[in-house]
Amino acid sequence: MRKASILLVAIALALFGLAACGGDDDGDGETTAAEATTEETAAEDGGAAGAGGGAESTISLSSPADGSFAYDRESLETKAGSVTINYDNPATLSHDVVVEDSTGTELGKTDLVSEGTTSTTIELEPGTYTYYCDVPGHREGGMEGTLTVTK
Ligand SMILES: [Cu+2]
Repeated sequence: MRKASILLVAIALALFGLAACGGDDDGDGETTAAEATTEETAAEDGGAAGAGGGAESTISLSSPADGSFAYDRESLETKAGSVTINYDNPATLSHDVVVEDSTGTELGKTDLVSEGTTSTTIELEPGTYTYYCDVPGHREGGMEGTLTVTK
């Protein structure tokens, strides 16, 4: 009987020990989950930095309210990466902003806008680009400028 009791106690202790280990495992699991979340956040930061060379920049452009064929800036400069162009056209005559590279390939454009604002986001590598309004006659009339993108 004594031996049996000792055995039972031993088993009970063993089970308690296993249960305690189980508890520890759960704790480890939570720690691991927390670490994973931290890593995910870091990965997202890295991913954002990796996309388009890291930078996000915003360019503001506008046209005069009298409807003349012009932008307020004849040249713009920004950093490579994700470039957002905010365009404000208070005139009743519609305009837009198109960006093309040095070979004349269109990389992006805003919506046509009148009496309002619009925007578009384009991934740009370092280089020299041209922005213009593609409403017939407007580019020729002066709605054109140079966009320089630096590293
Ligand atoms: Cu225009």
